[in-house]
Amino acid sequence: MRAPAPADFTSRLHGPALAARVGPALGVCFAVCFVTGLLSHYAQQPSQPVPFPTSPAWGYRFTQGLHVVTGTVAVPLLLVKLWTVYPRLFHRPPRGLGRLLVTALERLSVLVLVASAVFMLATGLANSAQWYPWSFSFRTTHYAVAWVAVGSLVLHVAVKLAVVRAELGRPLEHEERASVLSRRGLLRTTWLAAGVAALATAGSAVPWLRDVSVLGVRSGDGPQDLPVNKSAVAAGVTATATAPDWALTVRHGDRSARLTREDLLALEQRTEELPIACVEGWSASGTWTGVRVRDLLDLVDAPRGSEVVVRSLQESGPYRTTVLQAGFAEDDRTLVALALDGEPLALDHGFPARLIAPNRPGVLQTKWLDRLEVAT
Ligand SMILES: Nc1nc2c(c(=O)[nH]1)N[C@H]1C(S)=C(S)[C@@H](COP(=O)(O)O)O[C@H]1N2
Ligand SMILES: [Mo]
Repeated sequence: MRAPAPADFTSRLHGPALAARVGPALGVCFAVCFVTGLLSHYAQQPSQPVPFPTSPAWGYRFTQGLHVVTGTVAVPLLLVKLWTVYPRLFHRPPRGLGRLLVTALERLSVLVLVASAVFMLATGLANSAQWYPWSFSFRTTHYAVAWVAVGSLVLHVAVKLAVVRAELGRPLEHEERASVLSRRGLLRTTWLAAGVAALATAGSAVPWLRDVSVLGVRSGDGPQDLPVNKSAVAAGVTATATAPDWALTVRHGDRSARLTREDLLALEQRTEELPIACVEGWSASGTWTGVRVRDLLDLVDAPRGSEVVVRSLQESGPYRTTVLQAGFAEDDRTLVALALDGEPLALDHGFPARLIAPNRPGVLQTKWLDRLEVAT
C-alpha cells in the first residue's frame, strides 16, 4: 500500500479547469450569504448605533430568504469544488525549508477555509431545518465563523486569481471520449443541482414556488395559513394566554395602564399587511389588525423616540422578551395585533395579543404579550 500521488488521479474532472468555473459561482454565493447574514445579525442586536430601517416592510423577508437560498445553493457548488481539487491533498511536500513553509501556510489557509465553509453550510442547513444538534449558541457561533470563512476566502481568491483568469481564458475543449462524465457534463450537472437547491428552498419565502419546494416543508402549515415556529404548548403559555383576567400592561416610569382584550379592541383599530420573516428562511404575509404601539405609548405619556422592552407571558426561552427600538416603536405600522386575516389571533400565533412590526426579523415579533415597558 502506498499513498496516492497526484498522477493517480487521471480524471479530467479534477484540476483547475473546473475549479476555476465552479469557484466564482461559489464565491458569489458566499458573498451574498455573508452580507445578508451581517444584516440579519445586526437586525437582531438589541442596541443599534445606526437604527435598522423599518422600510421596506418586506426588506428582511427578502434578504433573509436570499441568505438561506444562497447558502443552500452553495452546498452542491462546494461539494463539486472540493471534488475538483481534492487530489491536491496528495501533493508531495516540496524540498527546501522556504518552499516547505510556503506550502504549509497555503495548506493551512485552505484547511481553515474548507473547515469554516463546511461549518457554515452545515450549521445553517440544520438551523433552517430547525434541528439544533449542538449546545453552542447558533447565532453567535455562526456569526463568528462567518468572519473566518470570508477572511480565508478573500485570501484564497487573492492567491488563485491568476490561475482562475488563465483557466477562464482557455475554452473547455470538446472531449471525444469522456470516461463517465465529461467536464462540460459535470458543469451542467452542477448548475442543475444548484438550481434545484434554489427552487427547493425558495418556496418557503415565495408563495408560488411552494409546491415545488420540497425542503421548505413547513411553509403554509399552521393555523390561519401561517407557519408556527413555537406553539403555545411548547412555550408553556396555554394557561396564562387563555386566562380570563389577562391584560396587557403598558408602563412608563410610574405611569402604567392595564388593558384587557376588550379594552384593546375598544381603541382605534388599524390594519396592516406585514410579513413574518423567520431567520430560518420561511416567510409569509399576513393581514394584521390591532392597536398601534404608538397609541398605547401615548396612554402613558411616553416621549417620542422611546425604546420599548416587550415582554411575553413565556417564562423561559431566549425570545420571551425583545427590545423594540425607537424607530420601530414610532412607526405607524407597528401594532399590538389582536387579529389575523380578520379573525381573532390563533393561540399559536400569539393570542391574546402579539407584536408585529415592519422589516423586523420574525424572532423579534413577540407573541403572547404580557407587558410593554418604556425604557427610561
Ligand atoms: N414569546 C415568543 N414569541 C415568539 C417566539 C417565541 O419563541 N416566543 N418565536 C418567534 C419566531 S422565531 C418567529 S419566526 C415568529 C413566528 O410567528 P408565528 O408562529 O405566528 O408564525 O414568532 C416569534 N415570536
Ligand atoms: Mo423564527
